[in-house]
Amino acid sequence: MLEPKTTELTNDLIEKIQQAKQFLEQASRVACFSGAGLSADSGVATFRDSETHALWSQFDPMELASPEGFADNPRRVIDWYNWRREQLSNVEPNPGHTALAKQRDLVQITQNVDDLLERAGLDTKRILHLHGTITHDHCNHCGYSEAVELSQSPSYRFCKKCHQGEMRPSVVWFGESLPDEAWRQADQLCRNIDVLMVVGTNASVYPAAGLIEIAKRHGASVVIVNTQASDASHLADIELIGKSGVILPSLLEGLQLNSF
Ligand code: BV8
Repeated sequence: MLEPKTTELTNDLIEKIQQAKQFLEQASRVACFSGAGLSADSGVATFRDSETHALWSQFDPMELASPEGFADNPRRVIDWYNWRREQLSNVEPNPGHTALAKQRDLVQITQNVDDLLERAGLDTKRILHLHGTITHDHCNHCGYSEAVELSQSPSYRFCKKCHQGEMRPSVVWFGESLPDEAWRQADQLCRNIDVLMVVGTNASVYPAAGLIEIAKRHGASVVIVNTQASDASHLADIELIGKSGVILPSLLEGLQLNSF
């Protein structure tokens, strides 16, 4: 596991973390909204990051993360997701996931399709995967769903149940709507919280990113954790610039946060 160096906790950052801690201590209802940056410290590639080999800088999202791309070349899409699954099978949750997983009553609204929060021990009932999950495939005809072995995921195949549809990753592609129940719960929650933690997201993909504006509009304070400015920076009451794997353990230590 890539252990981020805690030496990155400068005095200035420690002071801002203390300020953010006060927001959280005074809040009765908190939620966490996360993106690819939360898993970056585990070694999982982000999508748009300027510093690393972000996925969209190497691949075309419309070719690989859209229904049109799958229709055009399903084997290429399945091979790309299986490459990501193989990567995911070789990494572990980082201290950021572990710090969040200790918050048993904190709801995690995540854009991430990985299972690192689950592997960090968080109850699946507390996790809303707005963009689906890479751990499952489902049939694009009858909806039959099955978990895949991340280290040896199956190549392009037809559905073994209906024999008509193709099996595809259970993630939300561009142009596809988000899972109704996950979206409904996330939207409802963001209208009724005192603080929204926004961790490791560029906040550039909608409608998910719109949750930050919804929370703000309904009176929530916004605490951002990111290694750089993002499309949500203007909404931040406090912006903690640094790695979530370093900041979250310090920020959440001694706190028991609640979403209800
Ligand atoms: C919808 C698939 C309509 C899963 C993803 C044209 C055609 C169709 C739609 C659109 C269009 N134009 C605009 C749209 C809307 C579109 C959209 O928002 N596009 C954007 C790009 C402009 N949205 C959609 O298509 C959505 N559906 O609109 O449907 C509709 C409506 C009704 C009925 C039917 C249909 C669906 C969006 C979901 C797309 N799926 N991926 C997969 O393969 O993984 S997108 C992808 O972006 C991932 O899901 C990801 O979760 C999401 C958000 O990215 P981030 O998580 O923010 O990651 P990113 O790399 O961008 O940023 C990382 C951040 O972390 C950075 O800020 C970095 O600084 C920070 N960081 C890095 N390291 C660290 C760190 N922070 C802390 N610590 C660190 N160590």
